[in-house]
Amino acid sequence: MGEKPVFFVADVHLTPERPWTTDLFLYFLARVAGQAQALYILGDLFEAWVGDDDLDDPFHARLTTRLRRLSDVGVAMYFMAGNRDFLAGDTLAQATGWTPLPDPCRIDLYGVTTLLSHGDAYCTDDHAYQAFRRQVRDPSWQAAFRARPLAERRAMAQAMREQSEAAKAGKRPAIMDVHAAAIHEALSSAGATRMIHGHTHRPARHTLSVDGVECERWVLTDWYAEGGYLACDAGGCRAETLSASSPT
Ligand code: LP5
Ligand code: MN
Repeated sequence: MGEKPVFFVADVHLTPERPWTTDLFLYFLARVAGQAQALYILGDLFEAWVGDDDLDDPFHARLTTRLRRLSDVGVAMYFMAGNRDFLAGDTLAQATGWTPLPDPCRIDLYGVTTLLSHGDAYCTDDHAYQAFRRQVRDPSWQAAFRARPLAERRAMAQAMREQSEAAKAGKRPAIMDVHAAAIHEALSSAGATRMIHGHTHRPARHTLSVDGVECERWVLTDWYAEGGYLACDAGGCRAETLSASSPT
């Protein structure tokens, strides 16, 4: 007891096009996250990350400086890639001071075996997305993509965003949520009793029974309309909201 909590965020989707979200996240880094012993960023920190050579972009440079400041004051920072920033690499890790994590990743969180994920891998009913995911996670596809000029990669990402929005408009909402059997299997095989993930933008706490054991699944909020994080300590987890009135 008395130990500092551990914070989790996902789906901040930082972009110069949403200055309000950027300001709220910078406020979070400067004024809130310092209370934690560790900050886990579970994917989609950026709206689109096309490669670490984009670090010179002034918007990205500003963000990495502020992330670095947090790791410099002793907050352990961890980053798991999402479906928007899976091309984040070692150069970005060095610039921010974070430790990259694989997806999924199992941690001991105050004695509770907790499985961390971005969450997209469990949306197994979304077959079109899973096919896309297999392709862009393939190392040879990634090597070919990284070899293209930065401007071309940015344009491809933008075109893919538009295709994705069009595809999503034709999908039933249910298939864009995680699949119950996939969650069950993930918790069971990891021997975990808690899962924390993002991606679906459906913040909630769900309970479920796995192999006769009561488990919980926390879904992190996105930062579109407001921001938020999950704070966990020995007493459990609670979702905290950051609203427009926070930055002063
Ligand atoms: O992102 P979100 O939450 O809005 O939607 C996701 C799925 N979409 C994606 C695509 C990303 O948004 C695109 C941005 C990536 C930026 C990274 C830059 C580097 C890669 C550049 C790639 C060229 O992840 C969406 C899910 C939704 O989550 C819910 O889970 O439904 O999936 C889709 O919409 C994908 C379509 O269903 C399938 C599109 C097939 C198009 C095939 C084109 C082939 C291109 C091959 C080269 C990549
Ligand atoms: Mn996502």
